[in-house]
Amino acid sequence: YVESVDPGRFIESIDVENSDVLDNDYRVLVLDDSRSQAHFIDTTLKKAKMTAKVITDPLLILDTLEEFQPDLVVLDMYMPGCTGSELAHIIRQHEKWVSMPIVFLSAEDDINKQLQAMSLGGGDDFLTKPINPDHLIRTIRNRGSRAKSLLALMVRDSLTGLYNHTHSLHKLDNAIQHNLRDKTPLSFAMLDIDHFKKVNDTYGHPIGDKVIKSLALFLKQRLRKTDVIGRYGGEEFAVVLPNTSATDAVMILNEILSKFRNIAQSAGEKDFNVTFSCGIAALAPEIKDASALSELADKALYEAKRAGRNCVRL
Ligand code: GH3
Ligand code: MG
Ligand code: MG
Ligand code: MG
Repeated sequence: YVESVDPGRFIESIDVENSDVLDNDYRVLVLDDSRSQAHFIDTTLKKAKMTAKVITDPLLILDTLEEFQPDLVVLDMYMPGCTGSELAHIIRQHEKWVSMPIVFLSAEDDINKQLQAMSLGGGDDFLTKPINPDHLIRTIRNRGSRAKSLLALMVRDSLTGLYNHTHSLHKLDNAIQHNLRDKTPLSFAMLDIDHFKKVNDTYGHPIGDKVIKSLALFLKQRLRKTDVIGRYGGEEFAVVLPNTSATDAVMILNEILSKFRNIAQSAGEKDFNVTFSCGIAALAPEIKDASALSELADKALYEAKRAGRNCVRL
C-alpha cells in the first residue's frame, strides 16, 4: 500500500497514545547539485535511521515530492539554473507543501544573505557548509517533530481525537484513488446519533459530549486499523472501509450498532441508552469521487432516519 498523495501520510502510522515510537522515522528529501555533497548527506541521514531520498537535478523536485511524500526537504542554495530559495518559493505555492519544513544548505556565511534567502523562499533553517552531521540531524529532528505535531493537531478533532471533517474526506479521496487502481471494494459509512438534541436537553451538553466520545472510542475498538474513522460533524461520524464490500460493511455496522445501543451511558444516578442511524455506500463504476460517494451514503443515512432510526441502510 503506497499512500502516494497524502500529506497526512505519517499520521496514519502514529498511534496517538504511543506517538514517540516512530519519532525518528523522518522522510527527508535532499536536493544538492553536488553529487559528493548529496552522498554525504544521504549517508548521514541513513546513519540516523531516517528515510532519505537524494536528487541532484532541481527539475525533479516537484515530481519527487509527489512520489516520495517527505516530512521535510533539505535544499542546496546554489545550483545551476536556480537557487534554493527560488525552488522553495515554487514548492510553497502548492497548498500541500505550505507547512512542510525546508532547510537550506549553503556555503553562504553572510548572515544578511541568509536572512534574505529565508524570507524570499520561506525556509525554516539555514545550515552553512561544511555541514556538521550532528547539527544537520538535530535540525531535522527539531523541525520535523514540530511539523508533525502541528499537522497532527490540524487533522484531528479535539474532542474525540478522530480525523476532522476535512481530513476524513481527504482520506476518503486517497482511498478511492487507491482502490480505483487496485479494483478492490471500498465502502463508506455515515453515522448520526439519533435524537441527540434530546440527550443534550435531558442530561446537559457535557453528558452529550461524553456520548460522542463513547461512540468514537467504540468505533476505534471495533473497526480495523486500516479503517479510517472521522468525526464528520457534531454527532456525525464517517468511516472509510477499504477492502470491504457493501454487504460486509452493512454487517459490520449492524454488529457495531447492536452492541453500542446496549452500552449504558451514565448520567449521574441514572443510565440511558443511545442509538445511531447509518447510511452506507460502496464504490462503483459510476461513482468516481469522494463527494459522489459521500452523497450516496448521506442519502442512505436519510433513508435510515426515515425508516425509524436505529438501523443501517444501503
Ligand atoms: P436525529 O435523530 O434526526 O439525528 O435527531 P438529532 O436531535 O440528533 O439531530 P440534530 O442534527 O437536529 O441535532 C444534533 C444536535 O447535536 C444539535 C447540536 O446541538 C448537538 N451537537 C452538535 N455538536 C455537539 C457537541 O460537540 N457536543 C454536544 N453535546 N452536542 C452537540
Ligand atoms: Mg550547489
Ligand atoms: Mg445530525
Ligand atoms: Mg442526530
